[in-house]
This record gives sequence, C-alpha cells and structure tokens, in this order.
Amino acid sequence: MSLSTIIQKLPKAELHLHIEGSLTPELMWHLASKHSITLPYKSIEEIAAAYQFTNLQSFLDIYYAGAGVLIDEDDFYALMWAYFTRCHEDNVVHTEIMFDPQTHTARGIGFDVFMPGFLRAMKDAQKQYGISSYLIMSFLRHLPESDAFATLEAAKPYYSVIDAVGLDSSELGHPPSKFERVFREARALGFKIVAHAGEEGPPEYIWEALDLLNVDRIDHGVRCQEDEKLMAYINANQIPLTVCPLSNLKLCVVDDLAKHNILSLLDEGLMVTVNSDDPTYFGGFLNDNYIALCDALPVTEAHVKQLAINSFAASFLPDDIKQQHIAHIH
Ligand code: ES4
Ligand code: ZN
Repeated sequence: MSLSTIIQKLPKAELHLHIEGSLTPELMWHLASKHSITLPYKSIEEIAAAYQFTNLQSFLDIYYAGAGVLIDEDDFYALMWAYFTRCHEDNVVHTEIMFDPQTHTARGIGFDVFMPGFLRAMKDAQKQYGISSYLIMSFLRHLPESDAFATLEAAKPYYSVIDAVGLDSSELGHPPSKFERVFREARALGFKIVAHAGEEGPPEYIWEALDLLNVDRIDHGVRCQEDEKLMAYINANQIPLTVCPLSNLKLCVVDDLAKHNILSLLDEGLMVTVNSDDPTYFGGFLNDNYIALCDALPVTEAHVKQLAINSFAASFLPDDIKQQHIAHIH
C-alpha cells in the first residue's frame, strides 16, 4: 500500500484548526452575494489568487477581511459543516476546533449568533459522520488583555460547550506574559489551555506559555529546537506540539518542507502532531499536510502511524476514548 493510501485510511484527529481559516473562496463568494457584500475581488479565482503571503501578518490581514462575510447563524453552520465534510473525506474522526470570537464580536456579531451555528454543525457531524469535536475559544493577542477578559465574560452562557481556551493572531510583540491574568482565570474555570508559541516568536515565548499560562499544548512550537533545555523539557514532559507543515511553508517559517524539523522532533521522541491550521488559505486539509511531508522528507509508514497515534494521545479526549481510537491504528 502506498503511503498516501495509508494516510487516507488511518483514523486521525486534528488539533490545530482555525474554523475561520477553513472558509473556501467558493463559500466566501456565495456568502458575499447572499448578504450583498462587495468583495475586493471579481471572481472566486481572484480570491484564491490573492492568497500570497510572506508572513503571519500578511495572512492575518486577508483572513480577518474574509471572515467579514460571516453574518448569520446559518453562515457559521455552513462554514463548520463544510469543514466536517472535508474531515469525513480525510477520515478525521475527532477534531478540536479553534474559533476567534473577537473577529466577530468586533463586527457586532455575538456569541448568540455564531455559537448556535457551530453547535448545530457539531451535533450533525456526530450524527451523520460519527465525528466528535471540541471547541477551543481563542483570544486575539494583538488586542489588549482587557478585551480577552471581556470575551471570557461574554462566553459565560457557553462555558459548558467550550473545552479549551487558546491564544492566536500576531505573535511577535505580543508575548504570552501579556495574557497571564486572563489565562489564570480561564484555568481556574476549568478550561484546558493552549497557546500559539514559537511559530514566528522566539523560544522564550514557549517558556512563557509553559510557565505563565500553564498550557496543556503548544500550537506550532517548531522554534523550540533553538533552545536545548526547552527541547529537553518538552520531551521529558511530553508537551504536545501541534505542528502545521503547509502553514509553515506558506508563511515562510521554513523556506522548504525538506528543511522542516517535524521528523527530527518526532524521531527524538517529542509528542508532535500534524495539523492544517488554516487549510483553505495554506493550500491543504489534513491529509494534504501528511502527504506533503512524505513528499519532502524520508517519512516511513511507522512515522505516519506514530503521528496518527499522537493526534489522539495529544487530544483532550478522555483516556479511555483515546485508547479506543489508538487501538484502531495497526
Ligand atoms: C492565527 Cl497565529 C495564527 N496562525 C494561523 N491562523 C491564525 N488565525 C488566527 N491566528
Ligand atoms: Zn494557528
């Protein structure tokens, strides 16, 4: 069996996915027309052609603008349902989905609009595809900590359906320490904690995420390799890293996938996972990320299986469910 067939057949979990980053040019076009919104593009092809980023900020500018077509509950349902349909095609059986409330509340669209849309799609995905899913509410780090506190407060009616709290958006200049207090409160409320760190930011930001935010996982974290002590700590404690290969390539975190360190991190025993980040912007959903790695690096069948096992092991699923999923990987 070819590696791509093995990848296709393996049950997998996805742990680093921004739902707003799964908006296809087709759905963006459709929703713009539905709401009579004028996009700065004349066709679906022109939208796709605009996705030429050189770093995180140039991506974020287009990503926040694209999210402007999401207006009513059905739009958020359609966004999430389209992602679940791709999960089903890729044999993703569990997914932990990040959403950015501030991207929507800043436009006057509140939790009572997007949460019912998300939750309805999640229920339907469980019923129709057998896919389980969790929600990770992420704070935008370029905004002040007071905004994150207001977001945590606004989310109160939905605490029971949110599993984790995360930190995303522009990393450089916005270290985890800026959000120490709000994450202390989120942890006290019982949420799992994740944070983007060590994508564009230095290893010190990963230390801060671990020491000050008490994260359960690091999103990206690929720059941990620049600090030997940090690598040893992450390995010894099996802190999961949710790595996103095609994202790293598209945002020039690496200039060639053949130079990506994910395989050496895996071989050293770190708890690394493969994820798609913002699949419609970065050129591929989950299986595309696995396949791109296989094309660029000496990835074996054993590596692929270990990555699939890690995807469940690093998830927030209860231990017995993790083990059930892992038992299906031979
Ligand atoms: C993001 Cl820091 C980062 N990376 C990828 N996608 C994102 N969406 C919001 N922040
Ligand atoms: Zn991300």
